Amino acid sequence: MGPYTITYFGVRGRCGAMRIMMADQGQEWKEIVVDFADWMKGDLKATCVFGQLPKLEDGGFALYQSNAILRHLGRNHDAYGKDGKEAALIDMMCDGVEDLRLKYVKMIYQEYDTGKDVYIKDLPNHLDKFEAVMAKNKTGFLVGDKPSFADYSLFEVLLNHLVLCSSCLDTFPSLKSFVEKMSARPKIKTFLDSEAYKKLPINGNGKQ
Ligand code: 6SG
Repeated sequence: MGPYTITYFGVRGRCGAMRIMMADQGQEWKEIVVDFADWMKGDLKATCVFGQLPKLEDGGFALYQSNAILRHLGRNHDAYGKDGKEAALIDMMCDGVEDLRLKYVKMIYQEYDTGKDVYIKDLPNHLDKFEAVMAKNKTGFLVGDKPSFADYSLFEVLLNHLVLCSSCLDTFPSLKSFVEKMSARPKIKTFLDSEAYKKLPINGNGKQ
């Protein structure tokens, strides 16, 4: 077992990208799955810095906020660019993915029935920004020539969007190729094919 432990609910949710990243980086990790009834008792919530999960433990070091966790993994596993400028661009792309993730989560949890079609119609206006960056970099990654934590976050959000709308990347060749290549990386493929991954719903309300 590696040094990492994830504490989270039994969903992909905010842990999808970090799990894919750990798998691709050859890390093993332990999962502590918290069920809704236990969470509602409030004892664990009271110990969390923002009263929320996920929590990552790296040995004795505890960290909250999924994007801070991705950055920490990026530093630990040399997936945060080769210099300060690349790191800044990776931060920028991760924040761009976060903006899309928040829109997606809002639609899923608050307006799935009324807002899904509008969301899908508007999606190209968000995906085209990532397509442009990916096409310009030409390496198959957002920044530099190897995967950064922003790539894992984008990859995971795109997988979720392909479940929402299987044709959503058809007009974005660089993103489509990115998803195919990331999915084919041997450790990612093994993880995505695992029961541990497949058994988890994408979201906590069963919508996808
Ligand atoms: C929920 O929002 O699954 N954490 C969630 N919810 C519990 O009491 N900015 C940070 C980050 O990036 C956001 C954290 C995030 O890390 S994730 C949390 O802690 C709370 O606030 C999404 C998700 N939600 C739904 C859900 C259903 C069953 C299990 C999880 C709601 C939460 C717990 C029970 C009901 Fe649930």
